[in-house]
Amino acid sequence: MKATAIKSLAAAFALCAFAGAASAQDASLSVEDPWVRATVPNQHATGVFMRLTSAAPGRLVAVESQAAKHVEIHEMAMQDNVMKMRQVPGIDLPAGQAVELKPGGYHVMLIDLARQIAPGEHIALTLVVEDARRQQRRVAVDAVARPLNATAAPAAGHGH
Ligand SMILES: [Cu+2]
Repeated sequence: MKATAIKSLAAAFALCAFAGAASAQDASLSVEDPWVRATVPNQHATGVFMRLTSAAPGRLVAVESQAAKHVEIHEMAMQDNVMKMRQVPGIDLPAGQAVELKPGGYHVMLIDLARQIAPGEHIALTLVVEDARRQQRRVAVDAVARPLNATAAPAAGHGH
């Protein structure tokens, strides 16, 4: 289902947040279409997805958020014909190459949620990105909650 290519307000907000939080030299990470999957009552974890493009080689090493007690970087991968999720220490961001965090692949996992996340809500996150010299910088991201059954970012049709 890649038909709809809605220019996401969420992405626009995120870019604004980023522009506001970053100094001029930091304008090297583009965060597109950040979204979080909404939750049902008593659901304790959910995923956050986005597309990251770093102008220079970098690595996403951590993500922080007040929305959950623990925030981990995860990957989904086939293991013995079963889709399994595991924590990874980081995600490499090759220069100029878009890296997708999406359902079925890399994602940010919010664990022990502070409360339920309803569709349309905004969740503030901070990405911690390391450059080739292992200098860290922090990038603010605002992810909008999409309904539980959302499987792909509307912007996924982009580039196809
Ligand atoms: Cu996960």
